[in-house]
Amino acid sequence: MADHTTGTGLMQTANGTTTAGLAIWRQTVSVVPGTDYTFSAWGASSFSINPALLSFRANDVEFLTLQLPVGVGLWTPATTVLNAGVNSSIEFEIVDLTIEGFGNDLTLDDISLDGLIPTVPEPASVALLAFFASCSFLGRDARKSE
Ligand SMILES: [Ca+2]
Repeated sequence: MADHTTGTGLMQTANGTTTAGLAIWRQTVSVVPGTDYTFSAWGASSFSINPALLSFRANDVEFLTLQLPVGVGLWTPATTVLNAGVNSSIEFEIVDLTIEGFGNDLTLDDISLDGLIPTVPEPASVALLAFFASCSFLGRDARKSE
């Protein structure tokens, strides 16, 4: 099975657990409080029996689920916008809700968190344009990826 990024790169394959609540992947990232971020990840089944149901969690709160398909190697996206709220860091976790020892094999790739660039319809001055150019740079700089 080829990875999602380039077809020849790295990915993470996991043998789903029979113990509920264990994280397949976990990472804590710094965020700016009150800022919107786009979280995205790709998942695929590595075996056709008992495909994984993935739970994406931020500071222990589920914000997204992804049911992987039965077909092997079919990369499936999971993406949503979430706000940092009062947090200056967020611990992200991916947990497999399919509690099965037979099958339940999955692969993850391209997990990312991107800061959103603020947009307004008609910038009124050069100063405003410069402000948004700066935000664009910060948005790229804030990218976290695996
Ligand atoms: Ca990859």
